[in-house]
Amino acid sequence: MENNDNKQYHTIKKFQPWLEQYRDEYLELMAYYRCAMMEVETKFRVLNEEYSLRHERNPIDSIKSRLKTPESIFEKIERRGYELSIESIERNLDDVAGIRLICKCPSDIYMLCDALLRQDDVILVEKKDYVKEPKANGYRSLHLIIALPIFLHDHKKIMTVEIQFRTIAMDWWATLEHEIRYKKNINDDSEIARRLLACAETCFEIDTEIERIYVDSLKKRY
Ligand code: 0O2
Repeated sequence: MENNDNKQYHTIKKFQPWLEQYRDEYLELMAYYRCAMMEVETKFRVLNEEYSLRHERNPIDSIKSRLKTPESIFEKIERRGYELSIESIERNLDDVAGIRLICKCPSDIYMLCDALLRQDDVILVEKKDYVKEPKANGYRSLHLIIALPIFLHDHKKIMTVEIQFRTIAMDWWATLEHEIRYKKNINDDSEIARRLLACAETCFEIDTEIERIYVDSLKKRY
């Protein structure tokens, strides 16, 4: 089996001439995606601030943002059989801009998701709820694709952003699992896969107990 570094090297080599030809347009599109990520991050920072005023607690542990790498963009365009052009990247790929919102407990995920979707400049494009229905390997996370405007000096532009909502425990598991297994084709019924699934269940139990502790600690304060 070809390893990931090798695959990435071949992808970069194959698409290098295209990237050189359309460098300026590509960098411009990436700048717009960065602006969209800034908009979404700000929305969550505002929600976090407001929540802490009302409830003396921050629901957000941290926010991570990433722009999909050129090799990952080209790999996905090729895998899905899309045409390679600037327009095609923008039209067909919904996850070029990605925000990962790490929350303190599971109910924070839905509270923040609902608060975001109530905002009138945010359009829901797609929702995949792997918290309510985890993947067979144990992966839990709430994925949204949203569209929102960025305001440029003489016009506005609608951009898409992928948001992954996770608890600290879900993120811990997913980060390690990604490193150990995801995209490395480790067999689904291997011992490693079974042990990872067991860890995901333990993380779920911890999340459930943390949620109860938060609720009980609030009751005791009044
Ligand atoms: P990146 O860009 O390197 O972060 P795709 O894989 O994107 O072609 P789809 O249907 O868009 O297909 O995938 P989905 O279900 O929306 O999930 C995409 C992202 O969710 C992945 O990004 C991971 O970040 C995360 N994810 C999904 N499933 C798993 C999983 O089983 N384990 C872990 N650890 N993460 C998962 P990528 O693909 O890594 O791209």
